Amino acid sequence: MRFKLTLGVAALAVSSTVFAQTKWDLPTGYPANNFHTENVAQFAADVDRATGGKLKITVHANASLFKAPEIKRAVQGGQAQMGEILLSNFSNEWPIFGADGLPFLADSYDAAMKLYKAQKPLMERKFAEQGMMLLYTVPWPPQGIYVKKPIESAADLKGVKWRAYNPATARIAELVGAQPVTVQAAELSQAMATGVVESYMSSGSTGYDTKTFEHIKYWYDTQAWLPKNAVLVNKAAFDALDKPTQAAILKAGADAETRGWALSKTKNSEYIELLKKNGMTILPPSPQLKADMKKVGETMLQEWLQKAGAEGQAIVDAFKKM
Ligand code: PCA
Repeated sequence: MRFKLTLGVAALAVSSTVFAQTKWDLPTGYPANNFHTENVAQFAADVDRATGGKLKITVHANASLFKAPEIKRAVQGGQAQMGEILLSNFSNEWPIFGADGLPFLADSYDAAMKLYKAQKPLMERKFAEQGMMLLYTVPWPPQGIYVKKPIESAADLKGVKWRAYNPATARIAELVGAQPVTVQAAELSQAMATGVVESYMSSGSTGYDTKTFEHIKYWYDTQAWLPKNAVLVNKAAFDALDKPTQAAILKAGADAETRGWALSKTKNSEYIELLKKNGMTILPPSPQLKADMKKVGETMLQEWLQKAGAEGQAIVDAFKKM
């Protein structure tokens, strides 16, 4: 009898361990070898190790599970327990998400970190209202202009087919007289190959990922802004985990943020070298082009402040004081 009981307890312990394994999905919009995705994969591996395999997070790269603009809603609705989004993709929903997409408001890593600190409390509140948690953010490297022919000023961009990845990059096209078409990163190579895209603004990272050098030969290093990716967690899914697993996610998330910001910075110069190696000409913007783009930035900041109201002003004020 006693023997039987012990066996029963042991069997129960084994089955409850097996039963306790949780599987989560984490869709992202960027390719597996992109530094953001590698960072997310490292995060998932850290959680796996810290929980002894209790929480398995599968990273679905390159918009394979959800298209990039659909990931936020998927996490909110619980179709995915976690997901990586580009915050400024959602500036039409709430202008504060777009603060880091404004040209020349925060145009260095230091400034980007300050802007993040100014945005963060508001964004945490917003995501909480939407049933999510902001786990961490990582910036893309500084944004420059990919273009087929050399340009001296913004006027040289008139009429060119311009790829936008968010509302702000579409607005830039309008302001310089280019023709915007919104194409997410996962479809960009294809769009260049078919001639739909002749020009766009983005990082050296995305230029390299999408083999832009096969279609476009110039990149003007304007260092205009550093848009952030954010990794989100569905709050109900998080709350359903035991405390040690929750702690493992928070710790691995904090580590991923520190690692990701450093990685973005180092990778920036690596990507620029790789672009050069592959035949891309990297140029500083002419003083005229710089002045033109700054003017675009000023217009966009005014438009953004109009939409973002007191919250937007508070962020800009806090950022400028840091
Ligand atoms: N790459 C992403 C967003 C910003 C960036 O550097 C893209 O081009 O879609």
